[in-house]
Amino acid sequence: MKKVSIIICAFNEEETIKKVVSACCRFNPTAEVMVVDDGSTDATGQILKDLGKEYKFRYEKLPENKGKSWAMVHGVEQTTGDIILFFDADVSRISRQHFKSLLKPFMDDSADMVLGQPRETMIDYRINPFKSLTGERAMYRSDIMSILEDIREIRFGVETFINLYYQAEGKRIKYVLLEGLLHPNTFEKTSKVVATKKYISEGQEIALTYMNNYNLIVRRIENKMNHASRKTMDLISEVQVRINREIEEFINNLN
Ligand SMILES: Nc1nc2c(ncn2[C@@H]2O[C@H](COP(=O)(O)OP(=O)(O)OP(=O)(O)O)[C@@H](O)[C@H]2O)c(=O)[nH]1
Ligand SMILES: [Mg+2]
Repeated sequence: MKKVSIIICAFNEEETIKKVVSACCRFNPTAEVMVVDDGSTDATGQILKDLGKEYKFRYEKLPENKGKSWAMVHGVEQTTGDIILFFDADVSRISRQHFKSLLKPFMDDSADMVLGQPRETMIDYRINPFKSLTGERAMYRSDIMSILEDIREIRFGVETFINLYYQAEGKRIKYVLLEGLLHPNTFEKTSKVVATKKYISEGQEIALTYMNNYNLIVRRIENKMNHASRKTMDLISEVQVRINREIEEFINNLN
């Protein structure tokens, strides 16, 4: 049985942290659960200390804030599961099915990375251009170990880099819809000014990640082209076979 490590990165999430950690522990009794908190100033820490009396999980409190990617890497280094599930600390209405959807592709080895798509988001989930940046994602430890230093310090560029890397490597990425999962955006959590500032800096970190990793973008394009040409070749040989068969039939009918 493949062991799962659930890593929850949390920064000032006093509103939702208790329910998130409880759900992760309750719905995944055999999994290793770890919360990585680097410098929360609200009640997140106290809530987790109290919750530690009810549920078994590890609480890593880092002295200063170094960003989500740093916390993710720290979580990977401090856990041992073959499968790593990252789960954001600001979501709610979490169900057992969400974990089944995110982890099943690893039990039947039908994907290398699974991206969970909360249905309830700011932009309709069917057209959401940011769906690939979801915080609910699972992968094999063996794959992410090779990029830990690439992602440690890129803050909110982390999901972008991981996606680019997996696409460049031609790995199998699967989207699963997380029905009912609620992911409020920052405009719903704080003031317009603070939210705008946050999204601008997030946008800069994501843009920087693209600019600094165009080699991955080139490899991704090459992969797509190779894939397309392979499909075309398959189609050509399929048509060829059909033509040959019909010619043969035609000649047989002549005789
Ligand atoms: N440890 C740690 N966690 C962080 C940090 N920044 C964000 N997080 C956590 O990472 C998750 C995603 O962060 P959000 O701020 O919600 O980012 P987002 O989901 O892209 O943005 P929204 O759409 O506005 O929610 C949440 O669980 C945060 O608590 C950080 O600097 N350190
Ligand atoms: Mg969020």
